[in-house]
Amino acid sequence: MSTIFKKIIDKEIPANIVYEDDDFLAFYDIQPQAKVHVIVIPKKEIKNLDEATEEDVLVLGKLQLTIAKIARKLGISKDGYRVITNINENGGQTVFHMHYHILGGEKLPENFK
Ligand code: D5M
Repeated sequence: MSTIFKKIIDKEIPANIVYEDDDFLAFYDIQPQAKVHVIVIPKKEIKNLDEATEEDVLVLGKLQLTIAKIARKLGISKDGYRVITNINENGGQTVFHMHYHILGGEKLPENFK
């Protein structure tokens, strides 16, 4: 079944997109938990890190560099930011398409989702 993030990739539902290339898409989170809160996803449908395989090594590596690129574009790199991925129930994952939260734009609390 198609997730909400797949629908955003396919432009079936709108999102406030901050970055897009052939492999990745980034957009503002609709429930921001920091002054800057952006979701970064691979366009490839991977449920989460637990479901990623050796086949995904390149996409996972590029994803790290893309996150850093997006953070620089957002202007939050110098002051710093946090990157989070939630996995399955205990991790609090609610959308089952791999995604990384970029949180920044302010000093973040020590304890954070
Ligand atoms: O978090 C999933 C995150 O995805 C949560 O912070 C809300 C966000 N979300 C859900 N639907 C949308 C849409 N349509 N646009 C933007 N952001 C969205 P997790 O708990 O890591 O699964």
